[in-house]
Amino acid sequence: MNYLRLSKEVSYALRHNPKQYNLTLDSLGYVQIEELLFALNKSTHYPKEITLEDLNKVIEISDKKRLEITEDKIRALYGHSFITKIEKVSALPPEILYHGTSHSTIDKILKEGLKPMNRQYVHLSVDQETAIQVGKRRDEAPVILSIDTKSAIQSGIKFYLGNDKVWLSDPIPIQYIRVLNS
Ligand code: HQG
Repeated sequence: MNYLRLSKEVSYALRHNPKQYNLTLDSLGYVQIEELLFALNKSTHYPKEITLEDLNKVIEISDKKRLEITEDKIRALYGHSFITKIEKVSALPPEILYHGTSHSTIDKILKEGLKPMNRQYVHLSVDQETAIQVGKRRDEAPVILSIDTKSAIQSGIKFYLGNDKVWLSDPIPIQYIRVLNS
């Protein structure tokens, strides 16, 4: 079984295009595992039928905690891009969060702040190491920003838990952003 491919397809279905798979997510982003398996098994590109064990394996071997199974449901924990926003309960983040980005976008970010761009929320990292990994997807020596969440919260900006390494947030204005390197 190609678990990387399965992981990418499940993330695509649950984050970006549930409609293509005939899936309707609930307000928290969950879908019945049975429905997801049915949708995945309609396509022919897997050598055998996908089962719950395969989904568990994807979660077990993944480098990041992208998916969550609760009883008979599954959801993506972050990354969503479709229009109807997944409901997240705001929570209290660490006082400083980080964001890794590319040199090519830093000028724009320092003018307009951090925006969700194609996703529903801004994505932030709990530590610099994670931010570097995120930023490396776009720049081999990424720019690392720190976010003063304490001040941001005082001005009404909300933060939401993604997983143990990722926090989500509303747009972050420039006054709460500091460039740690450049
Ligand atoms: C940038 C991956 C111009 C932002 C990762 C980023 C993460 C701006 C890009 C998760 C901007 C958006 C999310 C502005 C922000 N002007 N550019 N005002 N504000 N940007 O992929 O945070 O492997 O949507 O800096 O590890 O890079 O998929 O967000 O470069 O956790 O599970 O716009 O996705 O996880 O890019 O990554 P993204 P991200 P997975």
